[in-house]
Amino acid sequence: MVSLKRMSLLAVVVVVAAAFSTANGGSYGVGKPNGGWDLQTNYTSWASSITFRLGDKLVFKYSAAVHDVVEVTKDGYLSCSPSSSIAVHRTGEDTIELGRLGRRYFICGVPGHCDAGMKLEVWTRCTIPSPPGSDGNGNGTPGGICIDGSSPPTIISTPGVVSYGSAPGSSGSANTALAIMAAATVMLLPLIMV
Ligand SMILES: *[C@@H]1O[C@H](CO)[C@@H](O)[C@H](O)[C@H]1NC(C)=O
Ligand SMILES: [Cu+2]
Repeated sequence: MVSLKRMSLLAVVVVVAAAFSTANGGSYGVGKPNGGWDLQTNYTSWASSITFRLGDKLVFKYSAAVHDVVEVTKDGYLSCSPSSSIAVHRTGEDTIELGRLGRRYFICGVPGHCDAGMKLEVWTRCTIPSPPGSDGNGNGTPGGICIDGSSPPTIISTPGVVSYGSAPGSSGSANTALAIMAAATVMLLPLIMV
């Protein structure tokens, strides 16, 4: 009896954990598969081939002796100026999560590199995350709620299961769903340990 109860609880936790992992989003190697964070890749073209979703991750891979990654404002992106820096990354393998809908801008802060093309605009516009493990070769699972660039924003696609939505600049409801799953997992853990 006890073991049956424990097994059913375990099943619940496994399901919750699975929901968690699909909510973690895809991981996109910037510039892949043909390039990286370098002076050759056209990042306008690269980004236009991907539909970025909430929870997706960008992975900037480069030689830290040669480049860096600076998140800047739109103005900093347009003028190639790192002075409007929001964050600076220089490990050579920087992972940046797209945690809110909207546009974000990244440039290389080394003089001349942004002007030479090391500048990336990423538009996160869909709520349902891509599957984990995407390597930049695909768009992940289609579906979810995507917005267009108009104001007020218009929903442009709602195929599949629509479980939560979010306004631009806010990831509140998506985060709430994650928080509920996290809380459920934490509460169930002690029951299994007994
Ligand atoms: C990069 O690609 C975009 C869109 O494909 C194109 O409009 C632009 O001219 C390209 N930039 C360079 C420097 O080739
Ligand atoms: Cu550089």
